[in-house]
Amino acid sequence: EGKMRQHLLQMLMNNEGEYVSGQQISDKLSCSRTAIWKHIEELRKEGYVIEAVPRKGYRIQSAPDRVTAAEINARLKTEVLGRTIVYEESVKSTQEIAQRLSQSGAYEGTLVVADEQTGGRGRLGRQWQSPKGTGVWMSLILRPDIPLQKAPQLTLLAAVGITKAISKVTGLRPEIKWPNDILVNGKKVVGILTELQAESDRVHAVIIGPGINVNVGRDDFNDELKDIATSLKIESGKEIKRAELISSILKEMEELYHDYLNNGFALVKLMWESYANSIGRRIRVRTLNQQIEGIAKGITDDGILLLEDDEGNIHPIYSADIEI
Ligand code: BT5
Repeated sequence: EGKMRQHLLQMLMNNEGEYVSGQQISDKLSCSRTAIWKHIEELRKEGYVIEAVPRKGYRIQSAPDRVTAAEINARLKTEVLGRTIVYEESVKSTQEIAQRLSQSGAYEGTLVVADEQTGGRGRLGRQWQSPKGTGVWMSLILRPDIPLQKAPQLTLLAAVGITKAISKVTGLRPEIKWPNDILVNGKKVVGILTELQAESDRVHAVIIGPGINVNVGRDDFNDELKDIATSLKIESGKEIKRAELISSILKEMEELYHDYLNNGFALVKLMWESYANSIGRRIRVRTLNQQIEGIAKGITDDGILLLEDDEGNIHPIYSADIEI
């Protein structure tokens, strides 16, 4: 039943703007006209606006903002990333699910997406607010054959891919704040959590988990976040179809990832530096056990931040929070 509806939806989406006849559908899905009609009714209940014209067929006029596998699939332009999608309405954390799937051998490119997270995680045990129906809360499994020390490069790759996709889809000009934040007008719209599965010094899987505030309204943020967070809708003034953004992110990331595997980190590094807001500026770096001020000089070929203090000493920063 559900599968049939997914196929039907896929057919209608693939022919966006054009009619698909009842005959075509019943031939392709080998089902009766009555069955098709029932599925169309179900889709309408889910929020799809579908036109039905005698002798022409069905045409999709608008789709609801959902992040189901069918919605993402219908827009997917990639070969590997997102080719397997696990959608859940509500989960504790998509990272947790992706970790489990990865351990049991999930393919590279497997994507876990949820409409809501009840225990979304940030770094260092912090929490990530993931309200229902308004954001992109997802985790992507990659299996690059790289040594452990290069893994931070993939967070930067993800940040570049997401930044590009956001500017294409919304017209906004986001900035990247090392290592894992994307800001619009100085406020955080995206945080990326990267987790690893590795043995000795080889990477088995990198699980990249971006959280993106897409259609979150100003009043939806709690007091802690009001002044530091924003959403794509707040900044651009328009609602964004989350499935479209996801598809665009996967496309941008796949291109970068392909280049990365073939030619190394150079292109990602260059693009990352062009989007970064901190390079050449004075920043304060807070690690678990110290605090240093200085000028952010750039990132190394491994994706490590280099900070020059006032005495001219260069500090490599592996993991920290920075203030600009
Ligand atoms: C991050 O951590 O920025 C990484 C967040 C990754 C979340 C995604 S959602 C999909 C996947 N599944 C998960 O369970 N996690 C990933 P960090 O740099 O530690 O920042 C966390 C801090 O950001 C919090 O302490 C808050 O101050 C702030 N914050 C929490 N929720 C936010 C939100 N929705 N928007 C902006 N800032 C937020």
